Amino acid sequence: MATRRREYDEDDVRVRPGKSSRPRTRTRPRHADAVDGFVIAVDRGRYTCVLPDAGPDGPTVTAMRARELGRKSVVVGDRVGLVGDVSGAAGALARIVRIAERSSVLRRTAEDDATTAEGRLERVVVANADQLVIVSALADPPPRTGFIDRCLVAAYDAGIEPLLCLTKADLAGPEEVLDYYAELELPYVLIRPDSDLDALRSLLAGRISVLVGHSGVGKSTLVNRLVPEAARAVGAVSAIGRGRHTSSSAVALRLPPVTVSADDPGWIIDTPGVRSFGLAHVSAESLLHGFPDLVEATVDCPANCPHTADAADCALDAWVAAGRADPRRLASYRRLLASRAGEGDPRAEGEQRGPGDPSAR
Ligand SMILES: Nc1nc2c(ncn2[C@@H]2O[C@H](COP(=O)(O)OP(=O)(O)OP(=O)(O)O)[C@@H](O)[C@H]2O)c(=O)[nH]1
Ligand SMILES: [Mg+2]
Repeated sequence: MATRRREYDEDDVRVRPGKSSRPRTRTRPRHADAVDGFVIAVDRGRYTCVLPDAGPDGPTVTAMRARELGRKSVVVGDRVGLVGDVSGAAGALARIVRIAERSSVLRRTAEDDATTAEGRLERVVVANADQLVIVSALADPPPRTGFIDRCLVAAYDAGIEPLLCLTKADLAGPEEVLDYYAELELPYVLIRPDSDLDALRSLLAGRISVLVGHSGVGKSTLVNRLVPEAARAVGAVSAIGRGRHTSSSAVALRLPPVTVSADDPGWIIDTPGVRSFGLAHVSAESLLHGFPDLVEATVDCPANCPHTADAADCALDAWVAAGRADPRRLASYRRLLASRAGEGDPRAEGEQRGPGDPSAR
């Protein structure tokens, strides 16, 4: 039976209570006496925290999670509420009773394909970071732009600003990598063993930055230069995916003040090397956000255009043909789309040779 569509007017607008009436923390603040903590390391159920209100000379507190947190994970970068012994004395153990709402969550999945169990295995890398420092060596191991592209997608998806950090500039030039990203307003720094780090220091000042990159690209070496007392272990470069990873867990380190007056000099988070950066948690549509050089073209695409190579009238082809973006970037985007759809082997894609690799075919 056909029903006549009724006319709507303002009276039909229902005002629902807004989301703002919900508590801002994940668990209700039952512990009014809890002190603020900032998680700097996680190791087998023990959380190392500092107390932001106590300043740089305050105690380092070891804590466990209270049962009331349920299954919610606590990660490096989390701001937490602590009760119990927060003296930092040897053997003292505090309890984490709440996790503050996170301003950002950097995630990665083991693989790209959300239809497999492996693909759904999602890891929160860090919370509350506001800058993703994508560390890529210019040689040994060679740069892989496919990996950098994935990190850019993850950064834009999480609302974290990317910074490209090209290390080992003493071994190879950055021209080819920079040429590949020429259409992007992607900030970058070049690092060599003797370079001064002033430009990087000012980009890190007052922010929470997380380093990501393959094993052996020099993340911990860089952290040791930025924070001399960090004493992060540094290892020899091994074959990606096969060798030993020198760093085994994420650790946040307080940066030294850039100027004597700086209130909060910021934090740098060293992470273990990763082989690939699975993006199963990112929707096909959001993948495009990692490609700001392509996004403008898609306004001319037909409705619901999948943007794949076989899509009829996808405007991305004409955009690239007109020289408005690099064809290698479009190919990279389409490889990610295909990998997400379960086509192709994401590991093979992860091994994609970068332009700076002399063995690139
Ligand atoms: N030539 C050169 N070698 C560097 C540079 N930076 C780091 N290295 C070397 O690269 C190797 C790996 O450095 P690490 O700092 O351990 O690398 P990582 O990224 O922390 O590695 P994982 O902890 O395994 O993820 C070490 O032998 C460093 O001495 C650089 O700018 N130039
Ligand atoms: Mg390391």
